[in-house]
Amino acid sequence: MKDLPPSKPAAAPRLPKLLAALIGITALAAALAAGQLVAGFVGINASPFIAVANTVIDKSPLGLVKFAEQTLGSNDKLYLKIGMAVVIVLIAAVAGLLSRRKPLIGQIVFAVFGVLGVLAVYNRSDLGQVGVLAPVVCLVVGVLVFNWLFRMLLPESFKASVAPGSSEDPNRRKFLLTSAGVLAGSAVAGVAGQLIGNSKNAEGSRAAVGKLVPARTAPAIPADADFAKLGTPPFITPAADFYRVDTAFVIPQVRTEDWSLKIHGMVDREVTFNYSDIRNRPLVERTVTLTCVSNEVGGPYTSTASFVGVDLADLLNEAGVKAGAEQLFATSVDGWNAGSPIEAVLDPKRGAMLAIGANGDPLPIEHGFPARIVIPGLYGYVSATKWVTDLNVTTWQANQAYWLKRGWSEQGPIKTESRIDSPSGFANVSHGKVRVAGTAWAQHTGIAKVEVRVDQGPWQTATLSAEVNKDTWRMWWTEVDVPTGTHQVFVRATDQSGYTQTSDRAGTVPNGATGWHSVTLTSA
Ligand SMILES: Nc1nc2c(c(=O)[nH]1)N[C@H]1C(S)=C(S)[C@@H](COP(=O)(O)O)O[C@H]1N2
Ligand SMILES: [Mo]
Repeated sequence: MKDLPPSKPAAAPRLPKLLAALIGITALAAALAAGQLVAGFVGINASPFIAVANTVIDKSPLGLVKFAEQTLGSNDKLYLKIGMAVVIVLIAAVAGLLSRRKPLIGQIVFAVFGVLGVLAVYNRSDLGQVGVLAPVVCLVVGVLVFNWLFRMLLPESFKASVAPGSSEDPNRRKFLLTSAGVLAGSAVAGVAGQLIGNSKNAEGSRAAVGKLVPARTAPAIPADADFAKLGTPPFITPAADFYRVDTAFVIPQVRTEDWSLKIHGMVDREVTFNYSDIRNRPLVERTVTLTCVSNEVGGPYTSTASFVGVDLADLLNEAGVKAGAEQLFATSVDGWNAGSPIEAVLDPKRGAMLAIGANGDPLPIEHGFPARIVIPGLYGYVSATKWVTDLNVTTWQANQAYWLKRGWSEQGPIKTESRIDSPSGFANVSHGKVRVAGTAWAQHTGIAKVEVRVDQGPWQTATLSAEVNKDTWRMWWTEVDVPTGTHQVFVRATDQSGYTQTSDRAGTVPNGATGWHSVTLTSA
């Protein structure tokens, strides 16, 4: 007679750790892929992964997003994506490991994930109610696949004398094959969702708009508006180099046929414009330098374009702004918003625009296609709403804009600033005359003078480029004497109000950095 294995008290069998973790990860892949596939149809921002990432961005503690934008530049969203992916794969593996006897804990983890996705999608204004379908499908698929894979391994094992999931276990083979199938299917579904989503992007709509010919063109940019040959940027920033700052994890895709702009609040009558209402008006063109409040001294977040659009004041006057209105609260399709002083918006000398184009083309999608706000002289965070869809005429009390809630100032006039573009910092130069060139801006006031000095030496006046208008940057260049050794070259600008930049250093929060930009040069 064969020896029977010694009988133990009947403990529920446990799955081996590796297989348990694999169940979690496979179910995660299936859930995300299902969500992505549905998002392909209802709007790519409904992808639970993307919606949660967007929410992380919006709910981050005060200033964290600006910090990430500054320190990581435009790669910040990629790092966030990778970081989030690593975290959720780990959570899924742990969910599997906690469910070696019963699938319940794993299923709860997946359900919680799904509910977070539903909440994240629910709060977005660019997705209809159908948007929540994506995270709901994600949730259901996650819970079901987890349970299914778990059952596949476990119940048979109760009968088998072999340890569940051991290499002799026939279930193990079936399980591994099924998991591989689910992973492959997830990859296909995920890619399909992405492709379907892409096919609905706004690029085709943008191409269909064609060139925008203004009725009133901006004055031509004179050849001496920049010193590009001497090391300044070109006067008009090439589209690919135009700085980009926004909180959007995925760039909103808004087709002209789906776009509208509603003006409401403290107005005599609500009005709504569609794209052709705007496109068919006589268009104006204005050359404006945009600047971000989170630009550090010497930083890159400033660029120039000739914007094409209509006077924002004309649109507001059609609605009839009521007495007592203080703020124009402009909201994007992605929910981001900015508040601008109503008097700046209505001031005919300011030239606030609803822009639909830049440099003759429709706005680039990442810069707000089909329409954005441009208000010369105000930092972007209090004015330059991209993908704008809603204008609420209101008071400062009634509505607080996105960055205001996060500790930035209500008012954001652009500060007078100057920057050395060439030579770059820590350059080695040959001693003697060194050519220095750069940029200065004081939008809506105009630059009067730029001066440069070496170490504590006397300030010497630089040559300015032709003034295009007071709302744009101005280029400068000069030559300085740099003795042998390591030296610091400083720049400061004086604007047309007579104000000269001081050496007082301020950080970007709450209303823009100040201080002199300098570069350190070593000459031999
Ligand atoms: N929808 C939306 N619009 C936005 C932002 C944003 O985060 N979302 N950022 C603003 C900020 S802070 C700046 S500086 C400008 C930058 O415009 P650009 O990316 O076209 O240079 O856009 C503004 N408009
Ligand atoms: Mo900004």
